[in-house]
Amino acid sequence: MKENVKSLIEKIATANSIAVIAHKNPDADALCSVLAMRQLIKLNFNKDCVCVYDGNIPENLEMVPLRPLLKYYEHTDLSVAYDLVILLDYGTVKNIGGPQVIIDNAKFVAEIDHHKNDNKLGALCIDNENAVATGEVLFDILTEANWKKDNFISDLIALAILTDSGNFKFARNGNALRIMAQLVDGGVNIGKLLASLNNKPPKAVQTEARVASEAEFFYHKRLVLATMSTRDYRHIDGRGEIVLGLLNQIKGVEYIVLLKQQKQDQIGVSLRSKTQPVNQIAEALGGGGHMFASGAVVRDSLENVRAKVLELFKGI
Ligand SMILES: [Mn+2]
Repeated sequence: MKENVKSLIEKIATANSIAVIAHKNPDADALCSVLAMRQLIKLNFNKDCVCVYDGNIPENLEMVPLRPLLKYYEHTDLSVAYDLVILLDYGTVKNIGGPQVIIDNAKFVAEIDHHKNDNKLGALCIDNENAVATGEVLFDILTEANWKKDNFISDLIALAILTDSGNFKFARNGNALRIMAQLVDGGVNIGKLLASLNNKPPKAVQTEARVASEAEFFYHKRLVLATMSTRDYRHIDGRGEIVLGLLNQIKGVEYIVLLKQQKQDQIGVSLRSKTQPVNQIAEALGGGGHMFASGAVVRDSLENVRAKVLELFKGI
């Protein structure tokens, strides 16, 4: 880590042009990490960078500090060959989307991430699979580098950690909690930060509630399956975390399946479970992920995908 942070500092210090990128359809960790990185570079090196994204940003993240600095990639000059591109929280090359051209043209690529990835894009990698959020890795970097931070950076990193850890539910060790303790001592208000995410349009919350209420039960109510139509999909943030979270609260349910009709014959499948692994089912559908939270995108009709998923869960 020490050596890598040194290299990163050197790269930033010598770069005349920098772009910062996260995964397509950024979640709070991706979005906040990009903006925190940008602000760290501004504060410590007095350099501006271009922050880009592809896909959609969930409406509840529109109030995140410095949000206007993040630009849709097509609204930036894609012909620039940046001296340094910093990739954050991207997971795998499949998740990059449009900004891939920026990476292809880059003179140097550094990555900061907490996902498992066997095919890394960075020439310099500061990755930590034990971190619960990329924001956590970023905090460790700024501490090691002895960088200054302001209130924006503290709030952004706190939001990244809170959201990606499910408010610490998924903490794998105490590091994220120790970081949060420092941030709170420095003035971060967790309640206020979480409340800042409560700004969805009414339609989104109503659609989430309806999709959950129309869920069906299978296999002695061990499995619950909800379906999001293309129309619903437009109103709900693409991951459907709220619906999954609601169904997860049901007594006796072990498996939660959410089918999302992204397009006519393109179905996003989200799988969750309480104690049993579901990643092998996601893999059978051509996807992957974590043991208790995985997913796939299947190019087939909703009816076919529904039948296939139920078949895979047969015998549970
Ligand atoms: Mn993340």
